[in-house]
Amino acid sequence: MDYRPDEIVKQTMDAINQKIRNMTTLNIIVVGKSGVGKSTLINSVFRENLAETGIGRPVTQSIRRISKAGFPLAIYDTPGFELGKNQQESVKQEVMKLIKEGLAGKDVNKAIHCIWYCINVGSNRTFDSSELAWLRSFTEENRATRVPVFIVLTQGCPKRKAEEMCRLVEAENLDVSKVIPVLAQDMDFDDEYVARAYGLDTLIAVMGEELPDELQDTLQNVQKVSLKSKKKRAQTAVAAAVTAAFGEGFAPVPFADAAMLIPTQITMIATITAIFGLDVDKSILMGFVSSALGTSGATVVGRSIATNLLKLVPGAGTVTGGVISGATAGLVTTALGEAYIKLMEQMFLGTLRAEDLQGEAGKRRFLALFQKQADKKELPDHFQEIE
Ligand SMILES: Nc1nc2c(ncn2[C@@H]2O[C@H](COP(=O)(O)OP(=O)(O)OP(=O)(O)O)[C@@H](O)[C@H]2O)c(=O)[nH]1
Ligand SMILES: [Mg+2]
Repeated sequence: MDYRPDEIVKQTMDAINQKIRNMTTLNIIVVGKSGVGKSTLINSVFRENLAETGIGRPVTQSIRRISKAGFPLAIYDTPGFELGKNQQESVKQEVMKLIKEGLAGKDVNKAIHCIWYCINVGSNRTFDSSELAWLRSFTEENRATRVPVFIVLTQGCPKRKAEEMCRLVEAENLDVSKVIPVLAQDMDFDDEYVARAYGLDTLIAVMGEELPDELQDTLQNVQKVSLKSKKKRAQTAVAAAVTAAFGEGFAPVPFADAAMLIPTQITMIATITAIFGLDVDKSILMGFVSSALGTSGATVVGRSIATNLLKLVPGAGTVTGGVISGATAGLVTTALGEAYIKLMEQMFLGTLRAEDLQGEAGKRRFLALFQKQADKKELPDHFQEIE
């Protein structure tokens, strides 16, 4: 089981594509009157401008489904919700129908996973009685189906007004998961005052608490507003990979067979990439692999993989008996995972340019990522991590 770095890169690319292809689709129904800011919210939270991709496909009389090929998210929009009682009643019935069909179908990709009920803070003095009635009756009907409902208070500025509205809605004791005030986009009043966007990271965090495990990677993949949530999920993926593969009872691996650690590490890197939802190309992966393995081009055999990986983790590098214990394999894998998360973080923040990863400077940068994880030593200024 020897490898060439370009083969590892190819397998990693394949694993990334497969992971993304196999992601469960997250299905969200968005309810709210015209102009409250549903489209703005959707386009601000997710990586793809779904709400601009046209009118979508009608799935019922008053609901349309918006999605994009290769993107594991579907939004069910409810245009015309403001058109009065009859329309609102049919939206309610059609939402319940979709929920029930989803449950009956037993296909998680088709099930409805949550509802965003949007209320505009800006245009409301109080909580509209017809909306309150709708929510009461809907949550009553949803008691058996238990789809999480999030009340999103849109255009939540001034913040004080949003908080007041939040208390008003909470006081109604509706059977909903959470009331979340947000401002999806900065709001410009005049040159002197700009209200800054807020709350979208909270929306992702509370959704993360309610959604089942099989949707957690998807949620992080599609959202673009919370680096913290992505990192947290990616760290869970590292821990899971390490526990599954190198946990207790893992038989020590002879140095010569250290290549057998690589498939687990490839899967882990693919999962982290999917969680970040970034386009990672071959050159980035090649830089990562060759700095981890200290080689490029030549075939790497188990023994060189072992010695080079161990170098990444100074504390773990006591080479005794020609074997790597489960604990050491776990440490090395954790260091790889954490370094890769750091790389993804810098790409997400845009503080890493493609040319930063090339040549000698690139190699040093990659090594710094590992070393930083390995021993948290001081690094030269230009390697300082961005918090
Ligand atoms: N600055 C700012 N403007 C917002 C925000 N949310 C909505 N708006 C504005 O409010 C208007 C209506 O927002 P939309 O997102 O189109 O509302 P909608 O709910 O999709 O409306 P319909 O598609 O007609 O049902 C637009 O002019 C948006 O620019 C926000 O968070 N910040
Ligand atoms: Mg819209």
